[in-house]
Amino acid sequence: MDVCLVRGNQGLFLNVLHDLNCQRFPAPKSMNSKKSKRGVTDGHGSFKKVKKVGKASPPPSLNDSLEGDLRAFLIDEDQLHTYDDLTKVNPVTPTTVLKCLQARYRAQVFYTHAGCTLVALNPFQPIPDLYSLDVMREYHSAPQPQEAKPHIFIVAEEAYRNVQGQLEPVNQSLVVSGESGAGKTWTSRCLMKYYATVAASSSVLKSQDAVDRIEKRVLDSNPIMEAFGNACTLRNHNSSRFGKYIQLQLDRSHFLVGASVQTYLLEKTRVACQPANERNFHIFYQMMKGASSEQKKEWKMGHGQSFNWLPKAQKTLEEDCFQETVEAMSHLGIKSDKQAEIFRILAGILQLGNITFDPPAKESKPCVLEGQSKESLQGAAGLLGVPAEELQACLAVRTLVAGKQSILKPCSLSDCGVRRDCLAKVVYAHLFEWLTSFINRSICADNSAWCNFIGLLDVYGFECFQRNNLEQLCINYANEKLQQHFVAHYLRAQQEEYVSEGLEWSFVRYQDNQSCLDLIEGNPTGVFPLLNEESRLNRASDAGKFGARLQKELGDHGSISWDKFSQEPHFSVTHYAGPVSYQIQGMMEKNKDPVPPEIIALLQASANPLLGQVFGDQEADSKAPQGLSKVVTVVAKFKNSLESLMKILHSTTPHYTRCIKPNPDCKPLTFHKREVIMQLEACGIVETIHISAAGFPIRIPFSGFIQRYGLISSSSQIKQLVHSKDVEHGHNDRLRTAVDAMVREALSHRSPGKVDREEGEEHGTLVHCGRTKVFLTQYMV
Ligand code: AOV
Ligand code: MG
Repeated sequence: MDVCLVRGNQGLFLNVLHDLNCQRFPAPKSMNSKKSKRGVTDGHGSFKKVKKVGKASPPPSLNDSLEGDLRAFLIDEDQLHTYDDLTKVNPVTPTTVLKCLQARYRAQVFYTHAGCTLVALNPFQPIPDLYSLDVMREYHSAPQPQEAKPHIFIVAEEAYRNVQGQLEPVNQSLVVSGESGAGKTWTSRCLMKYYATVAASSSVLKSQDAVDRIEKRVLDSNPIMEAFGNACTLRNHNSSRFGKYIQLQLDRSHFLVGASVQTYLLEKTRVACQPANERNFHIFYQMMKGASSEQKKEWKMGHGQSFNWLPKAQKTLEEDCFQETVEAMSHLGIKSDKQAEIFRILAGILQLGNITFDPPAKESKPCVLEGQSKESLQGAAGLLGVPAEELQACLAVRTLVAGKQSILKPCSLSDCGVRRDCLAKVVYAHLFEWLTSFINRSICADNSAWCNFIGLLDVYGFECFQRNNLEQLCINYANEKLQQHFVAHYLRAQQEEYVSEGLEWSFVRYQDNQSCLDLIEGNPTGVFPLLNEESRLNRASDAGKFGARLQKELGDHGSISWDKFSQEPHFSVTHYAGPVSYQIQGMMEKNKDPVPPEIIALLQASANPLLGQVFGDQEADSKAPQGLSKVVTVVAKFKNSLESLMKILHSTTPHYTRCIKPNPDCKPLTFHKREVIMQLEACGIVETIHISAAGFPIRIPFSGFIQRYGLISSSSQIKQLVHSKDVEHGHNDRLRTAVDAMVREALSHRSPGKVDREEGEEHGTLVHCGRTKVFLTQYMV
């Protein structure tokens, strides 16, 4: 649904806004300015000529149409990099915003406010001293951090001060979004380091031991989670293949006393199948490179050993971090015998990948091991702590249960491969879950020890590949939910409040993504419910049938379409960030994600204590009705965990950071306009700026306003009101009259004569009295 009403006094507002800007920043004048149509102030009230941007001829390329957009306005190009807040750019268009960001990037300024959002441009190279301890201290001790240079530490500090709210502390969430490689994980790490520094308790600072116990532990969760959950992809050499929400727990004195981590949808398929030119999870490479020669011998990773599941796509820095990972594990309390169990499991997975089968001599017999596979089978079985013959049988023979009888049925050649991959995936996913729980046990404070939290959300960015399947559908659905949260929480809530308070206000047109969410999650005919229904039917998956069902049920929906020329069953969803086409083939199987009961039983009996433990309570009953309504599908699980996350987010005060990837090749200090503008459009940054620029970020109920500022009024009536019961229970109209008088008085002090002279025009743009509240711009406070 698009929402569009009429803008009220925008022209007036912007003029005044820019008059004000000129006093504080060297910002350009609007074309509408009464004072000058050709000049901008230099920040000291004098005027200078500005250049016109762009050339006269209009070749039909994107870049030139962008230039064309700029040509209509007078912008001082030399000053573009000085715009700390995009709300001060005039006019706000995708082009001007882009130009401003480009100028700042060129000047090596990587953070820019966009009203309520911070835009972070990825420099793709370390910037000395940008995140040093001194810089942290500077932002932490600034009386008004918002007035310092834009930085991620402003967001961090604002959240930290909010959580200490004067009346009631409020939990905070820092939502970091952006596409793959944009810098979300980097930003989250910076935020964690900031809190580990500024929220360290004084007692902690005195004792090095205690530092190790709390803040460092929280930070140490990062290298472990990244080693096991990140991988080198075509888009990012350190791409997070899972989502993460970490809650930093603060005690009554606002010291960091612990943290808890929630993870979402690890891309476990990567362990057994890596897309072309991409890699497996970092941890495998770290072991190969960093293990001692004895460890390598024990893990059967001897010199010259190659593994099918370890493609040698481009090298990454992360592969050199074995010692760091091991130290972090030790530090979090993972004992060396437990570490040995973990590494044996990982080594066993690599051996599994080298097992391949040949067709049997007789059709009724199971497939046989191919060439070198016997050794790999022995190796995998030894490392996973299971008997080799049972492992082989598990991969090559299926147990069918009919009534009280069990029948053994040889698997086809392709099924043997599917079962091997399934074994690796289920083991890796359980190991990852176990690690997350262990980390939580190690860093989570007692419930009684903390009272508030700051949550950091780092989820995978919107994905659109050549081929997309269930993983991308889930990831993009998560991004839709976050976008909706942003729209609901900020844009919509802000606009709706203006209307309910009777402000003459224009609605900025913005993209509401409810329609797309209805398409995906709507009950009973959304894509997810239909997919679940198909997945739960105990019949062979049929992509064609599911495709036809989608067309029948959702054919009229505006957010779904089909490419007539495509040969494969698919559907395309119009996401807020752009259209994505999803292949249906394999989707139902991925959604069911079945694990053969023989595999669970095998792992439960493992001599590796960790495997026995993680599979211990899992149902391995081969009589369990596979594929029937009991199955909890991937989509159902993901939707539930996302709903819990959204509930938490809704209960917190959110802060948004939009990371932008300036070029697709991760080249240092390289800015590609086309890529950037697509990202700006995808996250609706221009709409955000419009609303923020014309908004009143500070709202105070009349009573609170009078109590807070009444005593400095020259009116004795108002002074009396401050202490009278009327201020609590008085009629809003009466309070409003008092507030109105106070505001006029304040404005006349700021710019004597101006309020009277301009008949209150300025008044309505800097401050507005609604029905119950007074709305102020930052300038007024
Ligand atoms: P992502 O989290 O957004 O992608 P990362 O945070 O992993 O992206 O950033 C990608 C790479 O960009 C990092 O490994 C750094 O090399 C570089 N980088 C990012 N931010 C900065 C910065 N502020 N200063 C210097 N270098 C930076 V993904 O996890 O793929 O969605 O799934
Ligand atoms: Mg990441």
